[in-house]
Amino acid sequence: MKIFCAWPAMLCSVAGLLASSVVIASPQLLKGDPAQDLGSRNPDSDMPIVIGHRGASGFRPEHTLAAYIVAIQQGADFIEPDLVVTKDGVLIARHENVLAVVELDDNNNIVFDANGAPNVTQETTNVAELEKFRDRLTVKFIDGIAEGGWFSEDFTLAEIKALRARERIPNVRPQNTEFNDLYEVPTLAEVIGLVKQVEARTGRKIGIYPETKHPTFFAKEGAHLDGSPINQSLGELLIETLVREQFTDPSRIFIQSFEFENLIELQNQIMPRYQVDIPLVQLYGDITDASVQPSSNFSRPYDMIYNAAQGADLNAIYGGLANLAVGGITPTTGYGDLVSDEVISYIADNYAEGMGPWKNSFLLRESLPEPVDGDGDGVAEITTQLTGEIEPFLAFALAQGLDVHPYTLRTEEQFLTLDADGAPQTIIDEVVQILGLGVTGFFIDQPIDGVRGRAVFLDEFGDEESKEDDESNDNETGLDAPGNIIILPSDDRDSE
Ligand SMILES: [Ca+2]
Ligand SMILES: [Ca+2]
Ligand SMILES: [Ca+2]
Repeated sequence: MKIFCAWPAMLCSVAGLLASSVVIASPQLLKGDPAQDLGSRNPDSDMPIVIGHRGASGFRPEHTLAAYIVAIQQGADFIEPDLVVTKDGVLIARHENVLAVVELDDNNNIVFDANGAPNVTQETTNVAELEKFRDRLTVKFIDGIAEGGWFSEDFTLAEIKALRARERIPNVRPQNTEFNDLYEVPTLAEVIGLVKQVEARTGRKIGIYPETKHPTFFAKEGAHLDGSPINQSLGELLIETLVREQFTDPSRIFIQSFEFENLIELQNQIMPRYQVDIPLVQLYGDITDASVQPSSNFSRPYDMIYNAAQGADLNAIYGGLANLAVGGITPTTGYGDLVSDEVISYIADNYAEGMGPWKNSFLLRESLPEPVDGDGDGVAEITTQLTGEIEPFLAFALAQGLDVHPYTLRTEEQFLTLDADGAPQTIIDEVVQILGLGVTGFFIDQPIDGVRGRAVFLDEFGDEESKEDDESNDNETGLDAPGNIIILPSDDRDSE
């Protein structure tokens, strides 16, 4: 049996090991002379960046090397690993520390069926099916919200490596379930290894855009299954890993977080200790206080509400921010209390180089009385219309010189909207619109549509230099052949 693999050795072994039953065959991108510089993003370019959100998560189960490879092939400038930690202190790429979620009753107890099985409501791995890990099933409070399931901090890396990734939203992306149980959960070091291999082979300098997930939970509040504190600093582990893997070029990394304290700590304490200075991006959730505990934390930065509730020294933690937040920092401080000019100036002046806002928080929209069928397939899935109003914090952040990278653009109709005139937007329309507001990049689940939309925008509005940058990008990414990474089930190998 001959396995043909045009990728560098590491990627072939990645495909083989991670997927044990897959091989990544003959990607167009990496054909030709390895020494040939196929072009790379010019870090000085004004061209807005396309960030592959959790990889190309519209095409492969999110946060797998396969998802990141497809994103790179589709022309993403950056790939985005969300980071959580294992029991033995290794950063791995998962959207959440919960590896599979189970149903809870009103008293936060796990619901079991007559056969003693829990009801899995969402999963990004197959952990729920593995008998040997049944003893890890538990209920925890993650940022104040009860969650039942299996959690990364209760698994060693070796145990994590026994799991296989699954599509998180199979009802939206049924085609991705074809790739269920093929890929391992990658470590951050493996993600860095991937972009290094791509650079060695093609010259493309792909960037990495890691997010620290639940840093307060991991550092201060969270416990392992046995009750012992987790006590891990995601910021420290992240910088330590980047330095150890010799991936510290500030033009190729943005570090993002929904929490404030860990970014300030990175700027003032952790990065100076390692003598690096990597750009930081302050994420913002909903600014209307619509999503709060006990159901969600999307409207409030958890570190602030935790520290305020604990009676911590807020001035010591947040410096001038402590007094600039509307009403001061309290157990109910929301992102909406942190969008004034004064707060944004403070962030720009003191620690962050960028802001990552939720697109709905500045491109205002309202619900439609009836869903609309935007693509004419007979299924009406558009449920909102833009009002035409833009929240002023966006322009202010840009005027402060911050990079602004909104999230998350998605191609499927249910994530699209009507424009202010009532016409259905395509994903290309949305990219063109958002770039027209001046943002300097965006997160997207389908990077290929991000690259296409950017090309349409630059064609219409770009200067000559950015058009040239964009054209050199076209050549390197195989835009005409988005599907040219072929992942074959092992049974098909013999016929290859
Ligand atoms: Ca993320
Ligand atoms: Ca900084
Ligand atoms: Ca439709």
